[in-house]
Amino acid sequence: MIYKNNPLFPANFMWGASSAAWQVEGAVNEDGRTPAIIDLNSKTKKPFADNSVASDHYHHYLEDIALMKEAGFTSYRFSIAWPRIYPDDSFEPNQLGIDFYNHLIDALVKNGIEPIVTLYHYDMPVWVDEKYDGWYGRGIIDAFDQYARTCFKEFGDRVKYWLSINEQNMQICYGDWLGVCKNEATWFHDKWKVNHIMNLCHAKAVIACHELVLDGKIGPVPGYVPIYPSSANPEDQIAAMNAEELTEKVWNDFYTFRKYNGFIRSYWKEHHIDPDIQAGDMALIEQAKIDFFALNCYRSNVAKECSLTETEQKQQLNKTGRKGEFVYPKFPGLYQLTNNPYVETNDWDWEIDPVSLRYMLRYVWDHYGLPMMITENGYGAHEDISADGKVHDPERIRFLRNQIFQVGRAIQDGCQVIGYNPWSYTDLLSTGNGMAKRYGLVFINTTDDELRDLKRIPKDSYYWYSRLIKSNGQDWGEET
Ligand code: BGP
Repeated sequence: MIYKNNPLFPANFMWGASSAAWQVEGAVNEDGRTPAIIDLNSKTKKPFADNSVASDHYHHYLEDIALMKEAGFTSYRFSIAWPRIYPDDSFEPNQLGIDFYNHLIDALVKNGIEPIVTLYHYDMPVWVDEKYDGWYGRGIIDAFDQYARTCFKEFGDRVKYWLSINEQNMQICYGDWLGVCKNEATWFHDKWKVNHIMNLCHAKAVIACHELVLDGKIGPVPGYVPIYPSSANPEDQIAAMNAEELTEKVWNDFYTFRKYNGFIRSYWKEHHIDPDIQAGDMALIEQAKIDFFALNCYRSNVAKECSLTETEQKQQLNKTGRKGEFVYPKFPGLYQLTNNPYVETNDWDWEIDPVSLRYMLRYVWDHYGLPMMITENGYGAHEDISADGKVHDPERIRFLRNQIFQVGRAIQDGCQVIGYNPWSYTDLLSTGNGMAKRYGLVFINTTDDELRDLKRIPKDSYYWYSRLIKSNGQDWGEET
């Protein structure tokens, strides 16, 4: 279908898709890899599968890249598993781990696909956790710096787009869910110390990338959930601003301006929080000038005023995929979140809001003026193979069509967007719902209960997306 005013995408726009090592690779004990904290975390998410096999991309990467090529991908965003590169505290890099990523990167480059690489997508080696107390101890800063430098030296001749830490803001906001928080009782205070240490690791990676990678570019990957006020009540607008600060703006201001903004400094003072900023920290951070924003965006939220007389309520994610289980949080004096009557939701109560992408891109461009790429955006669903042997996913096609169209609108609005890499390329493990919540353009034949043959079956959305990207965003297909 040709829409009225079809948006135009720039000539070198990077069309691809996304993944993360722990969710896609499997082979957790192979070629010298040692356990990561997320391996242990994934075992706590029963009855869903853990990450020991996942999509077995480790053994199928050539086949996976061949399908990318066939679809017309010009980029692929994936992450490196730290414990494959540094499996123990001998600080000797593991050549077999390096070889795996060299082969992967070589195959991408050979097929004209730009690698976009995340350094950290939740797979901290267990040895780092044990030796340095994970993100709680400052020992991780040098260990991360060494790991990042090794990646830049080994892969930087072919990888020019680097991403530092995936969804640092979400790791802090949902510390328990993502395995970062070690003590729920003290997390309110601890999280800002942990966050500061993550900021130092991010800064080290940015500095090292610019030092070691010729023409290398690096950016952060915030998880972005645009927040609208629930009404024109000015107090609801302030509530939306508070929510924005405490879930994303504090981080995005920090990455761009390389200092903590006034809102968070005042919040820390009011709540007697000491983030443990030590001498020299801010001078280091000052040098870490990012080149772009990589943005993950799936949904939007609505905020309204929350008076001081309300009782605090923790957000409870829907962890089952049965609609209606999501519990909106309340933070008395700051904000509460509520439902949005204008948008639909998926089985996990995530808002389906294509306009949120245009809103986010406009917002980030207006505030920070840096190039942006979408590194995650997608539709999670329960799916299986149909009787005809194919996988039909019309809802995902509808989702992608509407969302990508809004990316185009944002480009028309004047935003500089350089790529779109939805989540996910193949089916892979969901953070908390194993294979039960599938996002892929390509189906992986396995389930949480039964390890099947892991066959790759391109879904209807794969073919739809392929036509769109081969036409550089002009062939939108027939609307169903
Ligand atoms: C993002 C993460 C991804 C991915 C995605 C979907 O926050 O960066 O790793 O998992 O969310 O989330 P979920 O798997 O919980 O549906």
